[in-house]
Amino acid sequence: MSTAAADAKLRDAAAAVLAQNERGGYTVPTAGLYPMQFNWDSAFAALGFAALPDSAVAADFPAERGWRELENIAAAQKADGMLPHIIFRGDYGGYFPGPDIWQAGGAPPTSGISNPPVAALAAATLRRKKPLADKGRYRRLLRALAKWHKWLADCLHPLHNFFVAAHPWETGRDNLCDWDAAMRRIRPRDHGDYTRSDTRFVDAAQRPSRAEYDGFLEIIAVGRDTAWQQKTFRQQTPFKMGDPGITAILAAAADALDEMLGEENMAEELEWTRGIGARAREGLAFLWNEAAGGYVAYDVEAGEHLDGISSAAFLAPLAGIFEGEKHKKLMAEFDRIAAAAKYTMPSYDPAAAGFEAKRYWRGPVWLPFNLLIALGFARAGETARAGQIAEASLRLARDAGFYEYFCPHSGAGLGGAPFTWTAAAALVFLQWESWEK
Ligand code: 2M8
Repeated sequence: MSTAAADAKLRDAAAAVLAQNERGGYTVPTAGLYPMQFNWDSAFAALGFAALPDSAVAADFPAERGWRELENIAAAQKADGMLPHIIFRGDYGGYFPGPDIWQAGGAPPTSGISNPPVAALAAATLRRKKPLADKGRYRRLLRALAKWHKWLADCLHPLHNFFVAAHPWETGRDNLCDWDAAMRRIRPRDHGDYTRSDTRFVDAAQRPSRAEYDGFLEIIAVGRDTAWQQKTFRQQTPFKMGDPGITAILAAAADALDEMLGEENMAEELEWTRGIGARAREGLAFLWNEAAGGYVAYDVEAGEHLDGISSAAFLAPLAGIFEGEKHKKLMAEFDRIAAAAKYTMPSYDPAAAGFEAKRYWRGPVWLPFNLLIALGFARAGETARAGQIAEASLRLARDAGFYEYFCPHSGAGLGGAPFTWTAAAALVFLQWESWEK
C-alpha cells in the first residue's frame, strides 16, 4: 500500500473511533472502561474534530462538533469557576468510583477535582480551523474558560507559582512514579471491600495498584469531609504536588485564551486572567532541577524537588520556555530518553527506579501527551525532534491500533481501546507538516 493510501486508511479509522465513542455532544474516552465525559479527554477530542478533513465533517459530524465538546465541559462549571475532571453523563453505572463516592454535586454529577487545562488550546485550534458562527456561544465559552483559569491560578503555589495538584487524578497522570513517596505517606481509613471496575476491562498489571486506589479513595474522602469546600480541601489533602504538567499546560492555555479574549475585547475576563501565563511560567522555572536536567515535580509537604524526569519535563517549550543552557540540557535529556526506548516518548525515564514499561503512567507512551510535547517543540524550532515524536506516534497507532497507551519498547497496545484521544492525536499527526502549531 502506498503511504498516501495507508495514511487515508488510518485517518478514516481514527475518524471512525471518534464517531464510535461519540455520545451526543460529548465523546467518552472509550466504552466500558471510561463510559462518561472526562475533561481533558474531551479537549483532545475537540482537537481531533478540528483535524477532521471537511469531507469527514460533512459526512459524519456537524462542523461545530468540537465546540459542543468544549461547551459540555464548561456546562459543568462549579460556582467558584472550577471545571471538574469527570462529568458523569450518560450510562456511567459501571464506573468506580461513581458519584455516590464523590458526592461532589452537579447535575449531571461531577468529580470534586480538576484536570489539565487543554480546553483553551483546543478552542484556539478550532477557532482557526472551524470557527463557531454563533458569537454569543463562543463568548460564553471563553468566559467560562477565563473563570476556570482564574480558579486554576488560585491553586498556584503562593510563593513559587507552580500548580499544586490535590489528587493524582487532577494531574491526569494517575500513578506516575513521582507520586509514590507522597502516596506512601497517606494512611487511608478503611474504605471497605470495594470492587474496582478498571480491572474488569484491563489486565491489572497495566493499572495502578490496590494500595494506590486506597490512597485515591482516601483523598476523595477528605474532599467529601470538607463538602468539597475547595480552600479547605486543598489545605487538608494529604497529597500536595507541584505538577510541571498542569503548570506548563496552563501557561500555554493562558496565552491562547488571552489572545481570543483580546480579539473579542472581553475586558472583564481579561482582568480575571491577567498575568496567569507569566505566573505559571515562573512556576515552571522554579521546577527546574539542574542535576536532573529537566523540569520536575515538587513535593510540597516534603519541601523538595523530585529528581525523576517524566514526559511533562518536555512541556516547557509549549509553555514558551526554550532558551539558553537549560533548553540545551533538556534536549540532551530528551535525546537520551528517546534513545533508551524504541518509541518516543515514554511517560517516565526508563533508566529511573520505578519505571514500568506496561503500567499506565509509569512508563508507557501516551499519544495525547506526545502531541502536546511535539506542538511545543515545533514552536521552539525543534522541528526534527517534533517530527520524531509525530513519526513514532503514527507508527504506534498504525501497527497496534488506537490503544489508550503503548509499551515504549515493543509498541504493544495497552489499556482500553479504541481510545478517543489516541485517535484524535493521530488525526493531527497525520497532517503534521501542514498543521499550524
Ligand atoms: C485515567 O484516569 C481515570 C481517573 O481519573 C481512571 O483511571 O479511572 C487517566 O489516564 C486520565 O488522565 C484520563 O483522563 C482518564 C480517562 O481517559 O483515565
